[in-house]
Amino acid sequence: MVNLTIDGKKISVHEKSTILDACKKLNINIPTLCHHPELKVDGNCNICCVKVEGKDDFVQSCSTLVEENMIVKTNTDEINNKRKSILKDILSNHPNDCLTCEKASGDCELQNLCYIMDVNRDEVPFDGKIRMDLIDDSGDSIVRDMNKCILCGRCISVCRDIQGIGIYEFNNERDLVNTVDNKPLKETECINCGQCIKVCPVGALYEKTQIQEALKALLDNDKHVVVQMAPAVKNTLGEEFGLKPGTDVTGKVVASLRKLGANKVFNTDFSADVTIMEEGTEFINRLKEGKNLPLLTSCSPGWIKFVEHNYPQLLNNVSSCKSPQQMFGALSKSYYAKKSGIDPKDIVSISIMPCTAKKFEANRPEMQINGIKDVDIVLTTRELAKMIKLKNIPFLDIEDEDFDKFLGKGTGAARIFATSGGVMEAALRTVSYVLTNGEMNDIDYKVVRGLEGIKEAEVEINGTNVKVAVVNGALNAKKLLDKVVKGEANYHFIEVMGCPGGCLAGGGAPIPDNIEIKELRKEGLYNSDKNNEIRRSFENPEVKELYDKYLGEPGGHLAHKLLHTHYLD
Ligand code: HC1
Ligand code: SF4
Repeated sequence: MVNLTIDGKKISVHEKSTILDACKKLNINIPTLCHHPELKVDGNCNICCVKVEGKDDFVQSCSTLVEENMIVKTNTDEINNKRKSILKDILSNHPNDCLTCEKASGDCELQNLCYIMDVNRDEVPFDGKIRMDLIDDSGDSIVRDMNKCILCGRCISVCRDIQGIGIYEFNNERDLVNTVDNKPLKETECINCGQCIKVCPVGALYEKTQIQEALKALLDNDKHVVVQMAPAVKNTLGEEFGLKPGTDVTGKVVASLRKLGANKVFNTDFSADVTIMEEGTEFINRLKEGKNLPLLTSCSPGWIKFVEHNYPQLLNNVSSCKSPQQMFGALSKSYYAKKSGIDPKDIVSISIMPCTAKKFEANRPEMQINGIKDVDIVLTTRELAKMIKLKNIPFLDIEDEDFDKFLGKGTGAARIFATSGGVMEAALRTVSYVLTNGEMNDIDYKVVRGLEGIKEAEVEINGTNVKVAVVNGALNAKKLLDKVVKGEANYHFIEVMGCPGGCLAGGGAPIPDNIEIKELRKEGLYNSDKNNEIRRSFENPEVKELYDKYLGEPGGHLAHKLLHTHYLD
């Protein structure tokens, strides 16, 4: 342990602590901008500067390790003036459009610091012009507005160090963040995961919004609008209204969507159960034939783009199942359209997702049938919260309502799709039952639960040791797949999710999320699973009806036409 004094208070901390860590322990507030608890310390902004006795220059509290008998000052006029001058420098290059900025008021870390440090706009007018060439909206999911960038470097770090992709870099002068080779985002290997949006302290990165498109469709009497809601949305949207992470707000979201004008409110959990029927069948067939193993899951569109770019040799291993989002879309315009006598061309299929990559997925050329897109509009959890606020819907007081029939029921197995390990557990609940003709009745597969980046387990089914792995985050996927490709790891089935932690921490989820928030969301999802009277996909009565009355067998001809794909890239 190391002993030091900060602002006259003595403290002992671990020798690997930074001055900033020690200040936190003493509840001393130090302003930060580039610092983020889950990212590598880069020390780009200097706003956390402090003074150390015996040193003439300011030191960065985020990157300086504590030393024995160090005496630190954090709150003198000299320090506060230095911080203010750094903030003024940033502000003098920052556009003046806080009123209409995509970053919600209260969420912008720059705005909050200006308020706390009493920096006024009239002291530092912005007389530059917005440069349109610094706005990149070429992609389907992410918009970059480098006019707003404050050069903190968090996007560089999360993309490179957490996701292992490395789309961004500083230019030589370090006065601009570029994409590698200066390409528009759409032409890079960006997987649309949106993790960079979540760490951006200002409004320089945001999802490509479709709110206006959705509101227009919801008001159009000639259109029949069906909305699906992803598993993660149900246990996270409440955070946008001040509720504890993990709180199940399904009934309130359903009621809010009806108030917004949805003709039918349906459930992605329903199509997640269908996914288990299809992917489970595919797995059983591959296991029997010993072909194209390991089977790799296909629900996460960021992961699909990642495997296309980096492991094309594994594309035959990827499940041919569309994701639950896309299966739902296809069924809404076939099964539901037929059942309700509505022309599929008049249906607008909207999905609410915790994921920015789902916007990209819905626009993929593979995701349409006879020229009709499966899903027309994808809104993130944050966009839906904004719409609810925009339309003055009293979310916290609204009476719970239930989903509409036919595509509305979901099991507990479907709900846990939203947390890392959930797709695998849902699949094992059904596959083990089917392979043993009902003898294996296990519901809880705790070995695949948890937020660790890579998990492995063996499950004995009918005398076969089924080897499974679960990975979340693109960098972890890379680590595992490198072993698979080299023949160093032998699995039968691998679940991969593109975002660290799975969909509960998707790029469209409420901000912030950190490890404590992720844990609470995870607990909420498992509680919702436990509280569901049906916890295995094959027992979902609406899924049974779908197969009995429309699709026939899982993996059959019609199921293949509607619910499966192959990737063209
Ligand atoms: Fe997901 Fe999925 S779990 S990918 O995270 O398989 O986005 O929630 O909707 O499609 O069901 C996301 C979540 C989601 C799909 C399902
Ligand atoms: Fe990197 Fe994901 Fe951001 Fe794309 S969306 S730049 S892959 S962090």
